Amino acid sequence: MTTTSPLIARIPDCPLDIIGDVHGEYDALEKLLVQLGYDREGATDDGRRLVFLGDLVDRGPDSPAVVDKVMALVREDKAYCLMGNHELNILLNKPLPGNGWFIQPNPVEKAGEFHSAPVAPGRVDDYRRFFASLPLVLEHGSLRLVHACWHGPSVARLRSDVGQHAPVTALYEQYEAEVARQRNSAELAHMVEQERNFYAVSLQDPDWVAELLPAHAEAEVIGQMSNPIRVLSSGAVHAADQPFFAMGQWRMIYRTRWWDSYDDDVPVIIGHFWRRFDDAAERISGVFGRDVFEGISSHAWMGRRKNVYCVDYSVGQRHAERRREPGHDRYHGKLAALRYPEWEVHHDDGTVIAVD
Ligand SMILES: [Mn+2]
Repeated sequence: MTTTSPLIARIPDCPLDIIGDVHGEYDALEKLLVQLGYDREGATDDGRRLVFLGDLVDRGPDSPAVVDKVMALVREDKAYCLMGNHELNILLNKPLPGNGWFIQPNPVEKAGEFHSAPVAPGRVDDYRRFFASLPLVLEHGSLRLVHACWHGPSVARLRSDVGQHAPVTALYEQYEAEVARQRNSAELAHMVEQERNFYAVSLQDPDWVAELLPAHAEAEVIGQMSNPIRVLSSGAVHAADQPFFAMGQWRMIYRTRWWDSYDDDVPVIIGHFWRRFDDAAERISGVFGRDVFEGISSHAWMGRRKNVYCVDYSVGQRHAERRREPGHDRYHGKLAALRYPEWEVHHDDGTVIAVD
């Protein structure tokens, strides 16, 4: 089996419905497609195409149904789909909370936290092949589409390294080797060691009164920023002002509001970040350090040139909402599509809101 991947793909300059992270929420996807006017085969009568921004899977109740649906749409040329960090992690065989439907054994997924249909044993290879075929970047005539971050230097590096047929996992490992070389450079490794000896504390101890450790922070920044595949699929980072405790350890980096320094003319559409539907919408998971949407209203363009838009309205927290309040069906997290060129956001609950 050869898995090939045109990691940077060009698509026609056509009208689009751009759908944010689905995270296994199959019912929400079906509802949204009906509201957008697609028939059961995923066709419309106006030549419009669907784009999925990645993170089709994990956490929600039926990742296999979502993959089957989107894979069929892509193969019939009715949709394009990007790779998100969740598809990437599956390709890299990384067990993470929420991907136990595919990756087994999964020692980090807590029993009872997620309830998902498992992948059928006979489908494992087909899903892997599909994930490996997904691009990290889509270039449309008028838009740029990427899962988490448009970072010019990372896109350029990927473009020069990719050839047209490099498997994404091989390229990822190549970048990780470079990350390891930089982190193990004599000077940085020495400073990290000094910080560790001086403080003699555990980064896993929540009671430690944390200080920012600059060399630790720099090593973390290198871990993300020197791997273009990580930057595009899970975002840019920078050293924090204050460390914070999340997911079991002290963190020294913040996610970067990269759109505040994006200066190109071409609008960029992303998913990945957990946006709220309105001020009343609660966010019950997915908060990691600072809120990157602070000061940005719920359906506004983002960034210095107001030409970046995030279409992820946190449907990925529904599993947690269900656990907290069984039986309810009015969710804070929603699945959304951005309609281009109309610039309307359609939510799975039927709400349509103009981008402002
Ligand atoms: Mn993501």
